[in-house]
Amino acid sequence: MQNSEIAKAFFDLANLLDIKGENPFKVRAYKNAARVIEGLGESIEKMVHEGEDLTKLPGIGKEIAKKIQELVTTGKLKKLEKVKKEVPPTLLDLLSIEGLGPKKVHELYTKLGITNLKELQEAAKKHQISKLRGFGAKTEEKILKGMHLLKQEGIRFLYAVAKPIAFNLKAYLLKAPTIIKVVIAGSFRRAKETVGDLDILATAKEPALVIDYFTQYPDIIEVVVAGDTRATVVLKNMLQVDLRVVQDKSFGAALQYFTGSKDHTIALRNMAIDMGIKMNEYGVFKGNKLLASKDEIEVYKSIGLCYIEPELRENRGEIEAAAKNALPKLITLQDIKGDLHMHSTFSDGIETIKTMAQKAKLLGYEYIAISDHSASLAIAKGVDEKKIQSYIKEIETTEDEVGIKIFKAMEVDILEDGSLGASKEILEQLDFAWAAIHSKFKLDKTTQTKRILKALQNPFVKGIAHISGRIIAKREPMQLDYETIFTFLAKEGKFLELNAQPERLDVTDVYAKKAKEMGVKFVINSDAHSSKQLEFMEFGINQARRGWLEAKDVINTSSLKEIEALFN
Ligand code: DGT
Ligand code: CA
Ligand code: CA
Repeated sequence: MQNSEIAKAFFDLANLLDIKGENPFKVRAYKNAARVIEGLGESIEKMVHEGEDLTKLPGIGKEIAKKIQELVTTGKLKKLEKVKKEVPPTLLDLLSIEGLGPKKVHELYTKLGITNLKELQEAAKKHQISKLRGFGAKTEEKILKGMHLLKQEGIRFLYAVAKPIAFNLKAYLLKAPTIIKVVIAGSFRRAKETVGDLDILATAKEPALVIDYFTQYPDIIEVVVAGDTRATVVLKNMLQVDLRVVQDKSFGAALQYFTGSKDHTIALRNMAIDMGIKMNEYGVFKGNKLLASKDEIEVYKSIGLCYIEPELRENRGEIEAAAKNALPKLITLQDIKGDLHMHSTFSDGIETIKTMAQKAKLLGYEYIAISDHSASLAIAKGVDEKKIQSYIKEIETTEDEVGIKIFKAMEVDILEDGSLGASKEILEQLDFAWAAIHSKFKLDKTTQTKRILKALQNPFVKGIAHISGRIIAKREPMQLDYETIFTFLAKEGKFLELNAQPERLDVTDVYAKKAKEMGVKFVINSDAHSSKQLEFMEFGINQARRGWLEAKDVINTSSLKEIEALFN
């Protein structure tokens, strides 16, 4: 269980109690604890398993420590389950609307019986809210506007969050009456790091039956529109889903259209117009003659292009490249032979080196690197002079035991002045190190660039990890002179990490493409903090494909022999 999940349980508990109108001191205590847990560098789960005393953490008393223990060991919090029976948990969704705190939600619930976002919207439309004491017309307007924001420009969903939702919906739709095909199109198919909404394309004998079936999906809170061939709905978590159902014979043309991007499709259409050809979601036409419609390969061929992979469809040169038959042969997950950045219980990972190695072996990898943090980090206890010997010994023993090559590595912190958070004596004992920034993200561009270049000059450092430091929708990327850094990497034969954590995906697609053009070589790493997270590699591959990378651009597609030669 991640710290964020534990924190969320306490936030939910605090907010529900607050909405219920309970003792404010209790509410505050739970909220404080949630904040502490959220910001903690160490894994709470690990602390519990190791029998550490949680009450030494700020804001965690005996009672809360016991609850954490319960949550980690049983996966549940009895108190939270109980409160959820007393107040509808969907009230928590109301808190995401600007201007609505627990006190106001309490009023809406007790006075108007509102229990979810949909009922809130209906009450606002009927002007019931402005009649409540302490609310007024302004609040009502705000609520309607807030709903609109949430739905329209509001939250984009991480690809990794949208994926299971999309797959469940697809499985559901495949059971619809007269259904033939179901594809998740739009930005999801292009594997963008975040998606604004899901666009589903289906083909069926009787589209209206599919639409009807779709609108009965249990997770829907609002059906925005439902016609004979299209519907738009909002799910309980506020993700919008558009469904289009077409005849099977227009599948290719429709899929091309709904996959987008809009810029890509418009550029294609303009190109077609110059050839006297008309393209739309029903097909490609010359005069009245249908040139193509049933599959995408045919659609692209009809305008003189080879098939363009969805990840490339952003109008960034892919159309010109397709016309010259010069598209890259994109990397796939199967090309990956090892994972060179992951953590264990030696720093902030939650599993042992052995568990990590066993999972890597299960994934079919030939090699991995254990790369725990250096000890300079305040947030995560790392490998210092005292721990380095046991770290190395543990890696060597595990290598023999599990039967997979394990490189001895480290994610070394880059300090403010560009020096490293580990001594030469430590680094000498390792196979290599990745350098990474974990603090002072706001230095100016020149200083920040110099800081990274200085760290990269160290001979033990083989590359830069999560170069921009961004956390999607949470932390802005650092100001950097990418060109200078890429030039240095290419010249020195050092590597640019593409970090596959779904909230990082750092380096971005655009900069990956640029770096590749400048001759930089990449390493795609999961940066896993648990064995499950080794599966994040998939998201790194998505981003790599969007950045036009081929297997030959990425070092961890190499065999163990080749990799060993690289690091020697
Ligand atoms: P998103 O949802 O913001 O992550 O991005 P998309 O690309 O999924 O965009 P969305 O959901 O607005 O539309 C889905 C696809 O439908 C889009 O990729 C291309 C197509 N599309 C939407 N509007 C237009 C348009 O005005 N012109 C053309 N040619 N295609 C459009
Ligand atoms: Ca979309
Ligand atoms: Ca859409």
